[in-house]
Amino acid sequence: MPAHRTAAPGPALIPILGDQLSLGLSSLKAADKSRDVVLMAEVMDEATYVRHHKKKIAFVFSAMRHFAEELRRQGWRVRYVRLDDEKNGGSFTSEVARIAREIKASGIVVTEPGEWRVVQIIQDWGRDTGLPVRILPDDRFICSTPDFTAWARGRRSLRMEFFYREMRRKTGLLMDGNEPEGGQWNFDAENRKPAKADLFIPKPPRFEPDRITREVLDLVEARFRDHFGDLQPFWFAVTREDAEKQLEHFLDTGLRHFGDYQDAMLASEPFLYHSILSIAINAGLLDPLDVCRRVEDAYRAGLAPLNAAEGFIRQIIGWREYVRGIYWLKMPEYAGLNSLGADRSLPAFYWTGETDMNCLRAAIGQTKSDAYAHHIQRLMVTGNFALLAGIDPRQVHEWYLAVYADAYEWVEMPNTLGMSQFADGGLLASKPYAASGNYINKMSDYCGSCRYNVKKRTGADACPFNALYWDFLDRHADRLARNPRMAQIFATWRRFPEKEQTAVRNDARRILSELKPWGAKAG
Ligand code: FAD
Ligand code: DLZ
Ligand code: SF4
Repeated sequence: MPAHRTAAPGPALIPILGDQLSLGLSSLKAADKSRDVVLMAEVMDEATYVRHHKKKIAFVFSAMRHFAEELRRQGWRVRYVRLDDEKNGGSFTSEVARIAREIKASGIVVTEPGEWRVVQIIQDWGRDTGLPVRILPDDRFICSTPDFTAWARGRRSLRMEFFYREMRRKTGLLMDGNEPEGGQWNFDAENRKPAKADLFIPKPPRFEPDRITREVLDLVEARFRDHFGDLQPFWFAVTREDAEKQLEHFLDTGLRHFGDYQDAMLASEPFLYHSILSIAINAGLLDPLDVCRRVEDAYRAGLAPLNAAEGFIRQIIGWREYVRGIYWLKMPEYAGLNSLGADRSLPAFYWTGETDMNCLRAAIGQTKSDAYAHHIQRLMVTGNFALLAGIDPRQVHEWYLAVYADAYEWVEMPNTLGMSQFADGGLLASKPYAASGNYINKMSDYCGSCRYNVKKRTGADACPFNALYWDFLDRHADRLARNPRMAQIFATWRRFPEKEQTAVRNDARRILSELKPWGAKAG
């Protein structure tokens, strides 16, 4: 018998955050099922650091509760802290410290979080608990953050297109040997068709809330009543199994037209041929690379054309990976960028949907009911208006982060500040995504039933996007007229008669002065 018996080390605590719901998570791979303890906690700090849409909170809590059940079925020891648990201290740190004490943890092992804000919190856990903390890379992405930094190093231009080609080569997706399938990397030129409302447009599957979800809905109704958005009807997939069904449904019905109508908008069809998979992918319920492989298989089986499969795969291995890379490369400075010096308050109608502008009413209305709008609605309707009106990018960012069920800062912020608001001065987009009513009219059916006339530039019944568009260019001519991609549009502006330019400026001033800000941000 040994003279000194050494005590077995205590279990490691494995905190899993609300967007880390993946069985293959790096912290789980590093853990010992028979010894270590998983911690999941619903905390008020996370539910309120922006005033998230009610459906988003319900989704996160329900998906977390279902994931905890799944882990238990697989033999994990899970401590799950509900929002209304008496001892819940309301923050990640309070719960990590409390449960670590209770289980006499020997250390903490966590997968790196998706937000810079949370990294700062986790970095203090060692001091807060007196325990060693291991932060493991999040390997659910195709491009690690060090690899992105290496890609970016020394490049004059960080355009997504070149990054995307590397991701195609790395994954082998849609490759024909060393060449891109079909001889072209990008089929975007084929993906700009307007759509017509018809009976054959697929509807996303709706999942009936089970007992766990119904309990969460009651909780959210009671505790977050004054948050933006409609809680009911709640139809999101909250388990891996249901997210899989949603993917299958998309592969069977939406994918084949995804490319053609990717940029189209219809008042009666909020989802068109989009997949609505970002909510499940960003929470970890679906693996992005697996989703892309399934899309490639559908293409190779003749179930979808190349422009659809390529367009979809580019959004995931291109844009999704790229914006994450930019986020980690540029934070924390990125959050404060405001290259156009925009400082107007966000208009109240972003929270109420009450505006006569039909396109905005439709996009915000569906955001309120479903915590979802597709990319072109986010970019060319709500984003475009905020850009033209010179809204403070920080307020625009907080709105997008709050209202969409798929929103986490790493993906939302570069899309909003960079792609949509040009706040990064052109790091992400080579020119601002600014457009007049003409673009919206071409890509949607919103204008036909709008009280404004999309063909008119000025006057009380003229589409507000028109005067605002030209006024935006005029206001930022010093900065933007040098951009070769904008030379032609500035040449057009300069050809406007002086009287017309003055009318545009006056109308823009009137429209802007009529925008009413919202104080309390409740919906
Ligand atoms: P689909 O059109 O079916 O596209 C397929 C998938 O590609 C999506 O599920 C998503 O995972 C990915 N994807 C597509 N475009 C992008 C993109 N630009 N960046 C990253 N991934 C992309 N996406 C988010 O996931 N979370 C956000 O918070 C978010 N905020 C945005 C804010 C603004 C201002 C803009 C312009 C875009 C934002 N996007 C965001 C990107 C895009 O609008 C959504 O990913 C998309 O609308 C999700 O719907 P879907 O699943 O039906 O996508
Ligand atoms: C978005 C969200 C919400 C609303 N609530 C929680 C929560 O109570 N507990 C939790 O672990 N995660 C939540 N999340 C997701 C986190 O905000 C997200 O994991 C971090 O911001 C890191 O991306
Ligand atoms: Fe929007 Fe202008 Fe068209 Fe009305 S006319 S829907 S405001 S683009």
